[in-house]
Amino acid sequence: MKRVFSGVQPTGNLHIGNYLGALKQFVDLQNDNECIYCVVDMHSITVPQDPKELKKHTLDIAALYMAVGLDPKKSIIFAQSMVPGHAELNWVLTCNSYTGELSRMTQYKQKSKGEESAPTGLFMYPVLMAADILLYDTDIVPVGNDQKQHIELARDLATRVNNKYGKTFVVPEGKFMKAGARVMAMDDPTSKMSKSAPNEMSRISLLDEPSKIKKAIMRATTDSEGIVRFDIENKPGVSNLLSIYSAFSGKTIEQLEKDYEGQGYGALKKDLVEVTVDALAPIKANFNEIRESQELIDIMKDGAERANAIATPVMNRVKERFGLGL
Ligand code: AQP
Repeated sequence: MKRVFSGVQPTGNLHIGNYLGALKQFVDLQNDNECIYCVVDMHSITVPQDPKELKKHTLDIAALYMAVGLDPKKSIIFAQSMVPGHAELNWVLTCNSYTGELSRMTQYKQKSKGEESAPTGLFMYPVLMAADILLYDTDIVPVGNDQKQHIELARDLATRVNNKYGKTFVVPEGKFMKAGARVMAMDDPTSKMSKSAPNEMSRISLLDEPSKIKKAIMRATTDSEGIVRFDIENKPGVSNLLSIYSAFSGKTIEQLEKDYEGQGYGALKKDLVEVTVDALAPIKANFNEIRESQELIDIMKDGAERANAIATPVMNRVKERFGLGL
């Protein structure tokens, strides 16, 4: 059995990008692997958060994990701040990382918007992510492909420490979906769909009403050619719609291109609304039930205990290798 770890930030409602790029894989992996899925609340405070909202979102994400199909009997579900090893290992890895490699991280560059002085937490984000992964001797990390560079850093840090201090960490592998690995924004198909983008119409959240889903898809940016063809460079909007359609329906892009041959974008969009609404309806129904249940907090407490039991021996091994403590 391989060990799987991944996390999602509680920075808002999850969107179909989070689902198709990451959560769908989480569910698929839980039957044949030992899976640890975390709500990475400490990551979210790299940018300011309202404390009340943060707690609410943390529970929302945990409930959404279960609503999409994670079974707490099979998968460990908890919040990052409930296991102290994440912060502890973060420091050890910080001392083994370089400002040069961190300043090359694309996400940091985008989120700091090139400002000369940006929050240190934003800069250190990828090291904390490496700590999350390495803390559990993780083999596989299912993520969207916006996280490729961060996974590479986790691998580099693991290898660096192993070479210097002797075998300490498992070197993890990233796992990416074929369809849905990078869902783009509805209003701007050259940027990725994001929870924190200011325009609500740029994303489709898992809990959106059908009317909002319809509006976002029907208004999605396309082009004036009128031919349904997958071509990311020249037709990013239509290509994005085709990717989403393919990921939800299981149909190949080639099949979809054939199905919509000679039809305009209207027909494609109309059917995509239906496919998306149908796919999200059960998630929404499950979410409401789970979110209201008292069990949710117990599941997370139990998850944190199980996660801590895996993390403690790894952290002890790290301390031993580094000569920390007695
Ligand atoms: N647009 C996307 N397409 C495919 N996968 C995506 N992921 C995020 N956006 C897309 C994947 O979802 C998982 C959780 O992401 P995260 O919450 O850790 O943060 P993020 O990557 O920064 O996602 P957001 O939605 O853009 O959040 P904000 O706006 O808060 O920064 C990851 O596996 C990610 O790859």
